[in-house]
Amino acid sequence: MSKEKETTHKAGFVNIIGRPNVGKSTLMNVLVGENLAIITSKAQTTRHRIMGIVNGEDFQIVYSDTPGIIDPNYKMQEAMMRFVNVAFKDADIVLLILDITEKHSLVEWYEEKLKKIKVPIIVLLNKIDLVTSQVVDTQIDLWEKAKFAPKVVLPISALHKANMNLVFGTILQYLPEHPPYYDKESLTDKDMRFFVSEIIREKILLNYKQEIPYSVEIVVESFKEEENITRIRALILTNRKSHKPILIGKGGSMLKKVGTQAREDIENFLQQKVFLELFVKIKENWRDDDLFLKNMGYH
Ligand SMILES: Nc1nc2c(ncn2[C@@H]2O[C@H](COP(=O)(O)OP(=O)(O)OP(=O)(O)O)[C@@H](O)[C@H]2O)c(=O)[nH]1
Ligand SMILES: [Mg+2]
Repeated sequence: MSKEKETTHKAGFVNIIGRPNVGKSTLMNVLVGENLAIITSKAQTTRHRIMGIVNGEDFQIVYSDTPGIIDPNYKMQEAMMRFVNVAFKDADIVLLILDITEKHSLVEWYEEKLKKIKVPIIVLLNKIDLVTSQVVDTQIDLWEKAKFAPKVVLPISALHKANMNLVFGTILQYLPEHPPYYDKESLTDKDMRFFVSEIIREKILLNYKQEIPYSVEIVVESFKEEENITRIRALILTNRKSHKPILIGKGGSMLKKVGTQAREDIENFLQQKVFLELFVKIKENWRDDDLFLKNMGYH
């Protein structure tokens, strides 16, 4: 009797970590093939851990995009760092992403941060479109020698989708044998309300200056799917009284702009017509309010 060849399935958690603004969310969106995470040129764009799942016949990769690693100043940032620490702990593979244009060497800093990590670490030197090949070679040499012994150091450009096949191939190589963790149809762990609030927050990051976007949290109050339209009502909460008139703008002009831009993106995301209502409210000290943070998903 001939023995049938057993088919194996690979699955695991691939966690993307790195300093703010290095391109973690850009990379995750490219790897997943969907715009799950919002991207801006501002640091601390990502506040939550967002999973993006890629399914193949014999594999399931569960990516996690995480907030940039910082030293926290208030409770919300502490919660953001807890997402990062959990991402260290439950990873099967760590993708450490660096901005190759960064002048200051972070090798020692990461050697300290990553010294307890036992799983394979893949170093990705991102934004190679901005430097010469000489810089790329020097940086590869430098990171290959890091004490945490990366399995491989790959130069990439997430923005220009350069070397993405190499990243994918390396991940598959180190992905453990395991049955799928999630339904093979699923794409993410987050719901529509989350993506709607993130799209609104992205427009706020893009349209307002300085600390305004950082004072803001979005609450989707209602989300009603009707036959031909989805009706959404969302609150923009700010922790400062003085920010409210700025957020609204003269005669409501700024809010209208944000609302229009957000609605267009939400319509694309949901593939449906959307009616979006936005309101600005003051909620002092929300960034240090435990109960509020918990309700908003910062555990
Ligand atoms: N030139 C260039 N820019 C890039 C590349 N990848 C990302 N960026 C830009 O870098 C900025 C930050 O990208 P994000 O993906 O939001 O970075 P992040 O690491 O998720 O940032 P946080 O969520 O704030 O920690 C954006 O303006 C991106 O367009 C790249 O390969 N080349
Ligand atoms: Mg991000």
